[in-house]
Amino acid sequence: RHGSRMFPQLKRGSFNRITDEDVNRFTGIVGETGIKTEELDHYNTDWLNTVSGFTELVISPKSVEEVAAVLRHCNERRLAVVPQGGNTGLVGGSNPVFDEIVLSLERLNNISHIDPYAGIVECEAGVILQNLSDKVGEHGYTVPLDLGARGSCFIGGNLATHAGGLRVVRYGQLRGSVLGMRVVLPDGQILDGRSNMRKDNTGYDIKQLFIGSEGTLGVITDVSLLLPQSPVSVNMALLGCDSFDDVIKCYRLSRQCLGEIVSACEFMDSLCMTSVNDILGLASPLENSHKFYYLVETSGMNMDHDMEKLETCIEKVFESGCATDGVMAASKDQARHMMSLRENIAPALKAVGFNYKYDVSLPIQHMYSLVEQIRNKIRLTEGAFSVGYGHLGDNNLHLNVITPHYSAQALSLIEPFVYEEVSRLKGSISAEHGMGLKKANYLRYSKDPSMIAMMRSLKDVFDPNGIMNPYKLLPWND
Ligand code: FAD
Ligand code: S2G
Ligand code: ZN
Repeated sequence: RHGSRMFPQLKRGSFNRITDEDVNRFTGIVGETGIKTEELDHYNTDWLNTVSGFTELVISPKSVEEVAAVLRHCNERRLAVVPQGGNTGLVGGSNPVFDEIVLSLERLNNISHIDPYAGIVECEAGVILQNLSDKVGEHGYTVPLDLGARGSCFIGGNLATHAGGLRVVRYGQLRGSVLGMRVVLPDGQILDGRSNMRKDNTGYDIKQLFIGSEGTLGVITDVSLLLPQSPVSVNMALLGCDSFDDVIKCYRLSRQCLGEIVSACEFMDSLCMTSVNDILGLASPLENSHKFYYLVETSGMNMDHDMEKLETCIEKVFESGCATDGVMAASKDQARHMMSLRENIAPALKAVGFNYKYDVSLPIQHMYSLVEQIRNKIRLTEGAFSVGYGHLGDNNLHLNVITPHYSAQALSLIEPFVYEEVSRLKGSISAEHGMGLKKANYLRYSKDPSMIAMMRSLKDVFDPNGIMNPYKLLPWND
């Protein structure tokens, strides 16, 4: 049996298969409640329904020590392991390809401490992002990360993929807010990098290696995060533009007018707007007659101050003619609704067919031409269409091609062209979702061979038996 129709050439590694003795050993470590051997589809298949392995065992440890004991046994027995958080990853990284054991962090979900003065939270990897956000919100703080999967993804998965999301333009990337982290290595060693110090220049910053490691080096069990104050006033404007050049002009003007209160700069094309309108029934406050939409959000501490700045910004946008229509949210609910139009593009696209997703960083002026090139390449493919949207403030394009069903022929029209083009433009073939299974073989399009060689050396240091999330992140067919 094979878990990936996209990579039929992929062969199962020489890992051992689980025996009854192994299951007894694991049950002895985590107890009956920490073991699942039936109804495992939820763990085997990704959110997108594009990859599906066939694990026979899901282990959910309840403590760091249990994680360590489980991994130690897997390592001694050469049993492959996929760490899994909320299973919302989009690159096939969180699911077994064959029969790898799934180590789920779902029961390691304690929020152990919030320091109300310093704005620091200490929590375990299995805390759902929304729950973490609600909890720190009670103390007037916000998590410096937000994404559409907040209701299911875990903070440990966010760290393992180094998730980006809607707030990078305001709070920077997640790794900059991580003060300390604890990680368990495959041999059971607990690397205790817990710290609440905002500044600590004592030696190599080892924890940073695990952020974005996608479960291939060890299991992240705890984190200390630095938290920004929650904003008091949140405002949003949705602008309709008739060219991507106009979208960029709107973006530039909004950054100049709004400065430090900008908290999100997103764009979507008309097919995205049609998708969320028609498939999810989410109405747009603007006529859906524009080629593009630009969403700018502000977050600050003084509603009058922020409203004045946003109104000035919109006046300048109209004066310059780079938006032909626009609306400012009249309430927090309307602001949330406007953002939901952008956040629900992924669920809408998933509902209408097989999604080929390309999450790329590009120079801003080239961001949309890639969509048009791909649109041209698939123009003769029955039922296929492509959309472009993303985090404009991070030069991060989400290019998606959708076909009614998986089509190797459609895939061959897109790959490797899309990676060659991104590489030619000196972009990144994965801006925020990671490499997982789907992008692993294309790492060379964004990383120099010397860097890939060093990544393999580090993999050997931390996981010499290669049991951690095999077939992921690093190329397996070179
Ligand atoms: P999983 O999917 O369970 O795992 C992801 C990877 O991390 C896997 O390789 C897994 O092995 C590894 N892993 C998980 N937990 C651990 C751990 N504790 N230790 C070590 N390795 C671990 N991503 C963005 O960056 N920006 C977005 O805007 C964004 N929006 C999204 C919107 C929707 C609707 C959906 C469905 C997904 C979106 N994503 C986005 C992708 C996904 O939500 C993120 O990658 C998220 O960080 C994954 O977290 P998770 O807990 O679901 O991890
Ligand atoms: C986003 C989510 C998934 C996708 O919406 O910002 O990261 O559709 C994406 O690529
Ligand atoms: Zn995104």
